[in-house]
Amino acid sequence: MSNLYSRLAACFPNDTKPFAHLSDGRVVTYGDLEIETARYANALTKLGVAIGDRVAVQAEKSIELLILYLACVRAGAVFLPLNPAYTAGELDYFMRDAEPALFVCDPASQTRIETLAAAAGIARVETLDASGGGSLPAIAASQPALFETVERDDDDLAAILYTSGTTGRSKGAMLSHDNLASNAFTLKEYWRFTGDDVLLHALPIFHTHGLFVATNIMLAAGGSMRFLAKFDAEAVLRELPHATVMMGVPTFYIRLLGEPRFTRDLVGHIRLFVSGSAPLSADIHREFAGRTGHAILERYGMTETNMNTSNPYDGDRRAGTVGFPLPGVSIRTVDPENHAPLAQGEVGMIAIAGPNVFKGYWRMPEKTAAEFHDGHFLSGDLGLIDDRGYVSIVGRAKDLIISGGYNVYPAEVETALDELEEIHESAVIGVPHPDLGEGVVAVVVPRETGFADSGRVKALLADSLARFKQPRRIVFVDALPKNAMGKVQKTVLRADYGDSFTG
Ligand code: MCA
Ligand code: AMP
Repeated sequence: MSNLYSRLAACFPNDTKPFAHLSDGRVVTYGDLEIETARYANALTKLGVAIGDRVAVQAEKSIELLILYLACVRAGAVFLPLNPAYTAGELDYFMRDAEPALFVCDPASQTRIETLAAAAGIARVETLDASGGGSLPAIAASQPALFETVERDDDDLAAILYTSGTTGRSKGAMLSHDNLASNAFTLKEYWRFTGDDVLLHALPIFHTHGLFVATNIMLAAGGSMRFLAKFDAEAVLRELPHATVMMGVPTFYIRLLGEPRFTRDLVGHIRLFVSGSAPLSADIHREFAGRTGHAILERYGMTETNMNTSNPYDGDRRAGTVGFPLPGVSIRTVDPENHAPLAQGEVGMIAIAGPNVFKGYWRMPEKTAAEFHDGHFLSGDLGLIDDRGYVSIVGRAKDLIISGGYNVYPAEVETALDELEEIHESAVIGVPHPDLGEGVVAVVVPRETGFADSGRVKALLADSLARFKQPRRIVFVDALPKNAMGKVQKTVLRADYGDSFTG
């Protein structure tokens, strides 16, 4: 039994148990989930989606979108979720690279997507809106409520998630049925999830955190979710008393601490707060503990590897660390240049092996090979393992900014800026941001002296870059600081503009 869905469904509680409580009062039970995923899986088959075909989806968060994810898994298709913030230019690349058999989009963007899809040779486009309407749900509604889940091998693909890189275009991380299932069951045990748990789900569902960590664990535990469309402090404060667990990026917890109504009493029912996707500052960890009595449990993951490490459930959840390697996961630090393993306590690149580690980048065998050494995936994160075995992340060997839990690669923003007529050259850095952790700053040299219209630059970027990648601040300079080799000295820029959002 290797299909991820079959492995999760083997743990489902009785049909009447709620799987998700929605904001509009609707309740989706485990029985509904079996029936609806069957209908959607039948719909996919009817639409010509075959085993191994990609189903790309750019739609707003809804329970139907989760049902579609599980239906793809049941049908042996490969689920490929995309951030609704992506622009046409970004989508065009994903469509051509992934060659999905079906693209599911919001009805509001149907015309635009159909044009792009036709140019990319995609046979079918269907729609799904935020309230669960659209052409795909309409097809599913007329389908049989039974579907025999397709048998899959451990290494067969269940999903592809695109992740950017320091150079070149985005890469599709290929995740197998066993990558996802093994991680879900490990985390369920490690974090002591049971059928009594109720998870407050406010994360987006096009990334590992909200899609796999949050959802698959709940399914493996047979628990329930309070399912919110997005993080909205008001809604979270309202739902917290109904939940036992919350997962979030640090920005969620920073925003909650900004709410006077976020008190120890309000979270009296919660047994666990989990944070990940970006560094949680030790200060926030301590402030949170002081306010609520809860030590946030920080863990560390990547799109390519699912979850790698976690602070302990029992025992010391150490602020500023990401805890221990999960059971079955091997973590070592290696020399960033020659990849030789380093001694315990030495700072090096974190390298990871285990059943959680992905199958490689979609149609990029050379890039895949370059990121593995001695069976370990090279994360690009710099860290150390202390004498008690706790892993700390101390920096990044990759030029990456994490803003509110979303990754922004400076190289991609610099390319978009440099393509503008108005810009001669640019350098993009991440600097401390009180809400988002890091904020994007662009330092640019205009083509014409005196040009300093940041509003115009931002407007011009709107077509090529998703909003979260766009610089929050643009600084115009006469020249960029460079070393003798002609390389931009980003450390100088970080020193000069580091207080852009905190000064
Ligand atoms: C939204 N905006 C952002 C971000 N999110 N800008 C920069 N960084 C962001 N993260 C833009 C909006 O488009 C909007 O633009 C403006 O900022 C203000 O939006 P606001 O209302 O403040 O934002 P929001 O809708 O409240 O979203 C902030 C958020 C959200 C709640 C922090 O970004 C979020 O849910 N982040 C979670 C990301 C996540 O799940 N990452 C996991 C990746 P305008 O004003 O122009 O309209 S998985 C991963 O990293 C690994 C595997 C792991 O370990 O988990
Ligand atoms: P993604 O490509 O979205 O999967 O982002 C993965 C990256 O997020 C990792 O390589 C880390 O740099 C970062 N990350 C995830 N969790 C943490 C954490 N708890 N602390 C620091 N960085 C983290």
